[in-house]
Amino acid sequence: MTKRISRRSFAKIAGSAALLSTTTPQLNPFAKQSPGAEPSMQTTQSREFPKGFLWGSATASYQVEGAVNEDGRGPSIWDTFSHTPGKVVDNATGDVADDHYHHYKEDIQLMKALGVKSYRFSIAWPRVFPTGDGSPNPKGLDFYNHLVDELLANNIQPFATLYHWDLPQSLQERGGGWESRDTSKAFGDYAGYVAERLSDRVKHFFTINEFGAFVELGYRVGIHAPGLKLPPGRFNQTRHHAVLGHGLAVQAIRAKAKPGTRVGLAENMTICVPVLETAQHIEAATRAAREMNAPYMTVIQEGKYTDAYLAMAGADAPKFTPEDLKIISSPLDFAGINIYTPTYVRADNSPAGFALVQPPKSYPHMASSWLTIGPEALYWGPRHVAKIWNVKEIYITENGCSSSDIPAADGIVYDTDRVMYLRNYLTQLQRATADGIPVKGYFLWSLMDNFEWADGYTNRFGLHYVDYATQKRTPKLSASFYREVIARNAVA
Ligand code: PNW
Repeated sequence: MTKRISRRSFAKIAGSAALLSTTTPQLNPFAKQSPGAEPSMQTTQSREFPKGFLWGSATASYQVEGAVNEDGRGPSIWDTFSHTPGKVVDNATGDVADDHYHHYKEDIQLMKALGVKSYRFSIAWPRVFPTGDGSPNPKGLDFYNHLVDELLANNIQPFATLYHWDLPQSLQERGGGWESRDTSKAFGDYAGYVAERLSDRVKHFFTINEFGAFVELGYRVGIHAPGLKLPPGRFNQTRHHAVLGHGLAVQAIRAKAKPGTRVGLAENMTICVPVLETAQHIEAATRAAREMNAPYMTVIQEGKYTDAYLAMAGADAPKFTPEDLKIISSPLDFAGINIYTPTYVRADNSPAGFALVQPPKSYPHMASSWLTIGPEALYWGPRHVAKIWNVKEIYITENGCSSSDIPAADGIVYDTDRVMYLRNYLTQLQRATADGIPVKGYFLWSLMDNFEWADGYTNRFGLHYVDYATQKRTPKLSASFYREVIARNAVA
């Protein structure tokens, strides 16, 4: 057992270690430690997470699986979009991606080496229903049966997302995808079908991943599939059908799944961070959190669109019935939040009572230009959800970052910027748990580099570097960092 050493003597040793070979095992701070072993650096007790905190990692079907034409999978809107020249950087596609469809056993061993206790993956709707509705394709579901069995055999809990953006192309062609209520209904039916078959082993389902990204980017901005720029009225109706689909899926899962199955969503809420932590700015950020998330999280939690949202939309407001609102707000067992960036909010005297603060030009970001750095987002996100809607179980369903990863001469990717990002964000997450906010788990995005949507393969988010030519996976420095965090159950 290593002797506990003071911070000062550690600094001395660390200083001299720099002169020694970095492979000297007892001085190498990245050397693998067995869980429960004495840490090489003293850990401050107060930085620990609650006992049983669920550490995990996440991926999504189209971003990792490849095998797009295998075992009866139908085409999705992302196949169509990525095969349209000019839509994705370098005209990259998910045809092969990480070939996870054939490498899943090896990938589960990567998870095991990290020590993760849970894995969030998504199910490709067009594998299960190649045209979105109609006859199911049993071979498509088989892949997930095998994946789930292999996870459980390795003591990793499966958390399944039912929609991570790969909508069956046929639904897009027949009714305009989420523009049509028929898609909401088809989604509910598909969710019930999957839950009925997997819930003997999968205990947690997420309905939809990131309304705030796929609806906005796919149907208004047009930079994600299906690449539309709808006018406001049709666009707001599309938003409504997405949350309606979520509600129908919740009801179908409740009706078809084994008792005890838990259901929630994974939403990339706008995370309203008070510019200063004073009572008035905190109050403003709390108001902003409801209004900025009005079309998705707020209506799901409250069963009503906010007055400000409806007033602002005016004649372009969505058309809905009271029954729709009941379905949309079907009670959930937990909330999942994907958190990457902060939105700074200040108090002001406007009727809304808050104003958004635009980041200055010099504001730092990670390799993806949208990914501005704000560790406090991981504190304020769960705090708002717990305080505003009294949610009792929260998961961080995604957090992570892109770096310009390049293997060094020794083959290792020294992604010190990702480690910096994770260390600071996790410190704020720990602060949330220490304040009693009920965050139960954290899924790091992502297990490995993968198809980053419109950015193709240019932005890498993985803890493992993927050489796409050989499909070789190599752990980055950040994988060692995360393994330490999990082993200590504390920020490392
Ligand atoms: C999320 N933005 O997407 C998705 O759930 C993942 O599939 C994705 O790989 C990950 O975050 C990293 O991007 C986002 O532009 C895509 O603000 C774009 C944005 C946010 C999230």
